[in-house]
Amino acid sequence: MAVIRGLVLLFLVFSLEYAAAKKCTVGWKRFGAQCFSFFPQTVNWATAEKLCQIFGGNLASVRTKVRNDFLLSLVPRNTRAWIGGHDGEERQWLWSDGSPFNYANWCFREPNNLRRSEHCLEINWTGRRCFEQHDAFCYARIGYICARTF
Ligand SMILES: [Ca+2]
Repeated sequence: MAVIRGLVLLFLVFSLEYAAAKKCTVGWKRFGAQCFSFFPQTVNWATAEKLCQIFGGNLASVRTKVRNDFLLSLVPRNTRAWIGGHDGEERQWLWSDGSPFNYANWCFREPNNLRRSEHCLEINWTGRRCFEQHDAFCYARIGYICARTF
């Protein structure tokens, strides 16, 4: 009987730990297998990526329209935010988390690579009343969205 009780207890402890591990910490919202958070402090793209890495993550990547809409929902109105897209090599867009760049939701006439110098991807760009994706100067100081696994 004691053995069974012990086993039940062990099972409960592991279940609770499993459930806890699947939850995002306060301030982060779950989507799929990851937790996401918008940070309002304004920094350049590289600083934003480094700050996300401190949390064990990266700037958010976009793989689907549903995820794009989810990310937009995290950002306050009329607020720009970095996500993980960048093209160090012209027109070769990559995600900083290493996932393939198969989906984009560019604003009309973007990416336009203004002055041949826009190499970082922001979401919720308001410049043309467009709330989608825009290539921007990497040194611009705006908020950012981090993503990390549980
Ligand atoms: Ca642009």
